[in-house]
Amino acid sequence: MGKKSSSSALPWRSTGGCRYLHPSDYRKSPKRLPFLIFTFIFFNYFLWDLHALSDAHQVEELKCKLKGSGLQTNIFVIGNSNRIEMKEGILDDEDPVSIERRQKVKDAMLHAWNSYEKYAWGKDELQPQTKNGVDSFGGLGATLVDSLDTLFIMGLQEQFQRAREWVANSLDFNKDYDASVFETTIRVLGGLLSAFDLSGDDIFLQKAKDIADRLLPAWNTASGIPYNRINLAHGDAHNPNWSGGNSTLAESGTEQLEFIVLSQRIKDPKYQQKVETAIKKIHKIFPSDGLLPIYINPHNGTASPSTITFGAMGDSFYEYLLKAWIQGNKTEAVKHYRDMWEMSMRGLQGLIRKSTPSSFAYICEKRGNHLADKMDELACFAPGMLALGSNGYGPGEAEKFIALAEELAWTCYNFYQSTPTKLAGENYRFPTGKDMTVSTRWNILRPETIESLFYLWRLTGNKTYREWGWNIFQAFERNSRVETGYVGLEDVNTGLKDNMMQSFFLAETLKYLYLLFSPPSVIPLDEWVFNTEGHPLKIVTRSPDERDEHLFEVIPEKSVAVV
Ligand code: DMJ
Repeated sequence: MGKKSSSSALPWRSTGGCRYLHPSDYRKSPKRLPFLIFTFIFFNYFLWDLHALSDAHQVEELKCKLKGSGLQTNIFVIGNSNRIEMKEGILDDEDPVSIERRQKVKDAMLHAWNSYEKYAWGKDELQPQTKNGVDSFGGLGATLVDSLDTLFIMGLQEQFQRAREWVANSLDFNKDYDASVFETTIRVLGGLLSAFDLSGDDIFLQKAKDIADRLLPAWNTASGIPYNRINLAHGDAHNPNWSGGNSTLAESGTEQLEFIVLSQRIKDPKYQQKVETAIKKIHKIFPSDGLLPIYINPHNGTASPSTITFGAMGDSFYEYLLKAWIQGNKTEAVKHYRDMWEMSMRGLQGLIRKSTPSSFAYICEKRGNHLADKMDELACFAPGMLALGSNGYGPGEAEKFIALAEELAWTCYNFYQSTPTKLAGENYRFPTGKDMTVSTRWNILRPETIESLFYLWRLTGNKTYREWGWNIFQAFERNSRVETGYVGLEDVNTGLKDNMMQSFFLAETLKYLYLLFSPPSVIPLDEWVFNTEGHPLKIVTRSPDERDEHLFEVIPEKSVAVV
């Protein structure tokens, strides 16, 4: 037997069925070519169909599993009374991976909530390591109230009912305590209003009115800019010493959504008037780049020299300019909010710099004329805000804003990925040649990056954002989950744990994660607007006469002094 030539050893040179794969065969008999094409298409269709069938099978299997475990995911329907009702079930077109991930997030919420119920019921926050509650907000049941809507959205009805009974029977605001106007508004007032909008249960509205009435005297200043602290029992308001008597920008401009909702729901304009007078005052000193320093003098309404930032003490002021416009259904009555926001976004673009060598985009802080290369994780709400606001621009401009949002989200995601625990520190520096280094190393379970991933997923449909969110969730599970709840880290490099389960972990972090793995029809963005603590509020169109035409004059072309 002679030795085979090396080429004849190749399968497509053999004389069996495989010879049909060799091009020379078709040169000899071209009639066979259509047959090959047909076979190829049929085979691919068959494979695709098999794949689809197995996906459908997995969904069915998962549905059965969820039914068996009693941990069904819920969907919403509008009931007869025009209120939202929870119905158990799974939407048909969902992919099994997202259903499973959503379930894992719901399990995490149950773990956090059960720990709170067991060790800190009715207290503001749980300290998981020492298994006790603490009243860090004056004893207003902050975690309980902050969790109401998350429980509702996740379909945790028994837990929601128990919390509702506590609100009805034990929530007492008559506290001789100097409360933060901002924190009490976004967590307690926002939480109650959202629970009302979702459930239609009047008890939440009654309690919302009670706390808003106690906060309202904080706006009785010469300028209409609110003091940041108020005694809930006596109504005495003041600013803390550390701010030199100033109010902070975020604390003065982040109550609009909640107070406007309250005015709309109980048909009393006085709450809305107070918070809009503060915006009117801020409008008067608004510089052409739309960027204000973090300290405002409540006596004369001027800006005090201080840092400009999208991080701590600045952040949600910019967020609420956009969201008040969305809340007002983007009508003429709220156009001034949008105009102010667009000016601020021009200012924001001037603060963007790129790291070396990897070109991560980041938002600088501004002190006087100097740009500082520091960015808080808190500023990671900005990608979500930019994406949300992009649709008010024309086509070319909108894409630019989405692109910037995506670049910033990539940076924020890398705040997490760049540490050994894969959890982000509190803030970052961007030294030349080193991209990013973590500066303040604690992580307190903050939500901002996940919030932005949620908006980007909803608004671009890019599934990558779901993957990033999942990776961050797993890092929380690895580092922050303890037997008695979830804790923050004192150091994201070593993984050393702290002893606090922040209420926003339940209000925001877990809610945005759950929504990231839910279909867009759960709390749709054209019907709801989220307050800065992650509480969805129903959008109700404002009538034109709700805007006082004289409140907003043309903005003067001037800048504000900063250090
Ligand atoms: C929350 O209370 C709110 O998101 C607020 O706007 C900023 N800080 C925390 C979460 O980090």
